[in-house]
Amino acid sequence: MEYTFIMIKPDGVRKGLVREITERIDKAGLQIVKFDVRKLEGNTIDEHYSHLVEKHFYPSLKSFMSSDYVVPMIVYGENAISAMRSMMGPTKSAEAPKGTIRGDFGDKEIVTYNIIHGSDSPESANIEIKRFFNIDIPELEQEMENRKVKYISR
Ligand code: IDP
Ligand code: MG
Repeated sequence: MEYTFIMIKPDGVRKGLVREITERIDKAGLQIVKFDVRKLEGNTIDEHYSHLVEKHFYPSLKSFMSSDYVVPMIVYGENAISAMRSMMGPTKSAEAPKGTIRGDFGDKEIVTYNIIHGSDSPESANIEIKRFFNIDIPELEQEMENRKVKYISR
C-alpha cells in the first residue's frame, strides 16, 4: 500500500475532466484521500519541475501550469504510484495508448498539454505530498487512522 501525488493540470480542468479522472481513480480501486482546487505560485512550479528548469520548453511549461486552476490530490492504494502512471500513459500524449488518460484526452501536438501529473517513485511521491499538502507520510497515516469510524459501545 502506498501514497502518490496526482495533479490534474490546467488543461484537464478546462476540458472538464475532473469527474472523469476521479471516476477512473475510484474504479481502479484507489482512494482519493486529499483533494484541492487551487492556483499554483511560480516558486512551487519551479520546485516541482526543478529537473526541467534548464529545458528550452520550461518557460511555456511554467506559464501553462500557472494559467488556470489545478487539482492536486493524494491517492492511496496498492502500488498506487505505478498504477497511476499506467492509468496516465506516457508523457507524450501522441504516444499514449487509447484507454489511458493522456491517450484519450491529451493534446497530440503539444507535449506540455498532457492533462495530469503523477509521482514517478516513492521518493518523489513523499517530496511532492509534502510540497503540495505540507504533510509527511507518518502524519498522513496518523490522520487516516483518526478518520476511521469509531464505534462506541453503550
Ligand atoms: P511526466 O509528467 O510524464 O513525469 P516529465 O519528464 O517529468 O514527464 O515532464 C514533466 C512535464 O513537462 C510533462 O508532463 C509535460 O507536461 C512537460 N514536458 C516534458 N517533456 C516535454 C517536452 O519535450 N516538450 C514540452 N513539454 C514537456
Ligand atoms: Mg515527471
